Amino acid sequence: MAFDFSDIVEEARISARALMDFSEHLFNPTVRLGITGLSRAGKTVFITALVHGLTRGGRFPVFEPLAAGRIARARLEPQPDDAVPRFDYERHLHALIDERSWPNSTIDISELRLVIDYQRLSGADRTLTLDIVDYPGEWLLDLPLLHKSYEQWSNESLALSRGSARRPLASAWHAHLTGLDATATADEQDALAAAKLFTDYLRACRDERFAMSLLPPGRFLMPGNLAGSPALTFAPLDVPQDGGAPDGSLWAMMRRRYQAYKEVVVRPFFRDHFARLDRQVVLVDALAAFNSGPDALLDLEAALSGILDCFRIGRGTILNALFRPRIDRILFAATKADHLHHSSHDRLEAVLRRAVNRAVLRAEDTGATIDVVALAALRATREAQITRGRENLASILGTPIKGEKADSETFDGNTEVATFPGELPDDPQTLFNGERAFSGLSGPTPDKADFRFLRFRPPPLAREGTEDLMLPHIRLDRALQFLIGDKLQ
Ligand SMILES: Nc1nc2c(ncn2[C@@H]2O[C@H](COP(=O)(O)OP(=O)(O)OP(=O)(O)O)[C@@H](O)[C@H]2O)c(=O)[nH]1
Ligand SMILES: [Mg+2]
Repeated sequence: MAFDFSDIVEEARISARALMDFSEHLFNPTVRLGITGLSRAGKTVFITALVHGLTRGGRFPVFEPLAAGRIARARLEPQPDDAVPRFDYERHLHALIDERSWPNSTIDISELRLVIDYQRLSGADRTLTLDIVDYPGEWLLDLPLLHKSYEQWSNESLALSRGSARRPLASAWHAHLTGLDATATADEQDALAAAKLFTDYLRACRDERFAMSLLPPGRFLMPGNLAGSPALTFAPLDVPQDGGAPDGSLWAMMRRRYQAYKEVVVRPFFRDHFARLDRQVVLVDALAAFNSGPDALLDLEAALSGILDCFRIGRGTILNALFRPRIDRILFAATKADHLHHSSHDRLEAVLRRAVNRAVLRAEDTGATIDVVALAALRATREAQITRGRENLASILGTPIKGEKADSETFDGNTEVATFPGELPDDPQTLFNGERAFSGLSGPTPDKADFRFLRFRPPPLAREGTEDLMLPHIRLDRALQFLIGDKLQ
């Protein structure tokens, strides 16, 4: 791809920033850890549990530096970037522990600095600064747009929307599109109507019944302070990939706004946040995708390969070649594993690994080490064996959130119930083929399993003596060991 002057200026900026970060990190070793995932994937709970575990000495047997007693202290400190909101750790923790409710949805980027005093394996005392950056996965999936023309993006979006799973959701938008002449004089009302119908279609795809993942542009679903601005008032048009837009046409207007979106939204995110990360966690609500069937799973896989593509952006270009690639570890984590019996945790991991591996094959080498884990940042359930007649059923116990329904029962938010988690198949491939549709999770009886309709409250926690309160989790320590274990050796 040819680079124009603004690309070179942009690269110079990114490189200057990298040099500044680098010299600062020489004196003060710092890891910038990005935590991302689509909306409701579990980012806020993950960060809160991780920070709580590190600062209060959580039960993390697989996180070697802590288990070996080499971490003297971990504390919060003011974050380095003044223009980024602080991750509201205290409020989220209060919700989880004191109110036993899940934190509210967060729609913006936020940041938190954790400083860890530790002893090296050699015995020397050292300090590691961990800057945790929480940002919506929808923004990450926008990065591939940087290298796509409006016409290319239009064609890809249309092709995607014509697939069998999405077509019914796109019918109103498609019908509007048929009546539009891209080369006719630009009309604001046409642009508004197209953008609205296109956004409705994206929103429908995201609905938990369909659980699609690949839905750029990200700000169409999370507009923040850009709601209603021209940079969000565009949509794909049925135009040729290599055609030229006539001056003053609807096509030219859409194309200009698409470019504006990239300049105002995508590029600043890449420069100010993404390009500065050292390590990345991508949280995935894989269970939601399984529940929606093979189409959602294939869509998730396409999103994963889109994500992997992001880690190559900027590589091999002139100025960045002077600097080592920044992101050297990527962890894909399937969240909410506590909705499954532990016998299925390895299987959950296997399905995600399978999806990631196929995505890795499609994306070229990212230059980073990749790992996959199934976890629950805050375990809301316990396990029990329940006897029904002669059958011994592995079940999970938890308190469904007030108003949750299963079968004909509506829960009051205080009663603990036993439910039967669905079983994942031995062979992950069957989920992709749709040979065996996944029957769902956590139903009142094994045949009624469907986890989407049953969400549990955070667990009740009791302080043991004078000990600090611990948050129960599944494999959070394994995630930590992969993410920062080597930095604390
Ligand atoms: N059982 C269980 N549920 C979880 C866990 N983590 C997250 N959840 C559920 O997932 C929902 C979303 O979690 P959040 O951490 O708020 O997700 P997020 O990615 O920050 O979501 P947004 O801020 O909306 O983008 C929560 O409200 C819980 O219902 C977990 O470890 N166990
Ligand atoms: Mg959040």
